[in-house]
Amino acid sequence: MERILTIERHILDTQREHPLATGVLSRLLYDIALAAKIIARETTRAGLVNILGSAGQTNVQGEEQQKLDVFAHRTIFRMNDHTGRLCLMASEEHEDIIPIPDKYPCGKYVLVFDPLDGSSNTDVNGNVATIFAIHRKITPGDQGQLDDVLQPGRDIVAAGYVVYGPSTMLVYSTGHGVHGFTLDPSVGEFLLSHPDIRIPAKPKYYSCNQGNERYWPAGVRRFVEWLQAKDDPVRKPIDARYSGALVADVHRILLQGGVFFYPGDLRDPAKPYGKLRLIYECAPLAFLVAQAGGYASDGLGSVLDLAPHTLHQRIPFFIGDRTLVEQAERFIQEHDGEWVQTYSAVRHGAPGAAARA
Ligand code: AHM
Ligand code: MG
Repeated sequence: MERILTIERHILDTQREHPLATGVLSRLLYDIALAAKIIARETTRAGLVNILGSAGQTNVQGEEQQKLDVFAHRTIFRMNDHTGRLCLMASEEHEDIIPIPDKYPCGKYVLVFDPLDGSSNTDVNGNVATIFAIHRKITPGDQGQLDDVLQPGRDIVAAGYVVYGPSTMLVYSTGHGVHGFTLDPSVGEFLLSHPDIRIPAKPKYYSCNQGNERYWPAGVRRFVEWLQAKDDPVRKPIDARYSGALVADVHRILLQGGVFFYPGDLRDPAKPYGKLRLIYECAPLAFLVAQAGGYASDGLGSVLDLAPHTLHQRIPFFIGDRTLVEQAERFIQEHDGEWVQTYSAVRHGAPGAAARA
């Protein structure tokens, strides 16, 4: 029989391979796994809200029900605010950076997270997910500052996601490969189910919201035609899948190969950057996919090299199989001069470029 390995054991084993590690990062990762179990418990009850009370209402026990994304945000915050491991947090659910309360000690790491990505999927019992990344504190002093959050993905220390689906899965990397764990609800443990994930060499799916195709720059439209092998009867087209939850789609790409993209467009020339957020959505996934042998780009270059200029900055996002993502970059270079020029002007932080839409 295969060895059964819990996430706690896996984190500790990885730590042992690095004699200089102090264990702080290991304990931080374990706290995130614990928060994920609490969020998983709540997401599986989401279909019962009409019976047990919806957000803002009072349930049968007289407790106020919370929206799931607010619940997920608070769970992660409360699990990490007092441990002395973090100096700062930032979340999609919070406009500003989140300091550690004065009464608790500060630590040397920074946690950024999207507590419940794709939360509109809960209405249809679809997948939702938590995304996170950990950075080292780089500013002087005890308390963290905005600059600690505005670090490029290249400097991420650890990142991961938890996808709440038919099973709950946690996938993480500390820069030594990507490892996936499945929650066994009967014992409440994440067990190693997908060691050392590598993106399969043969791409199986492309994943995008094709309903927006008419708004896309010509190069992105050309890319989809190429994926569909429209002008090449010999090459086999790639199948399409889209769930409306970024992590579910990227998870499929990680396990089965292919490409996910949410491009920019010129519907509003002041916002050529698309929908997804750099710091807590794109960069952590770019870090993971790079560890699994893939590549992520904003259409012009590596997402991991982008130094964020605002907390909720959005970018165009292409992620997955390196060959496919580079093909998208080539089509964009070839066909989308106007878009490239407009996006390049805001890519590194023109004033007001990434205001929260
Ligand atoms: P959210 O952070 O508000 O949940 O939005 C992010 C989600 C992603 O999970 C998903 O890939 C995308 O939005 C779907 O957007 P669209 O409905 O435009 O296709
Ligand atoms: Mg999100």
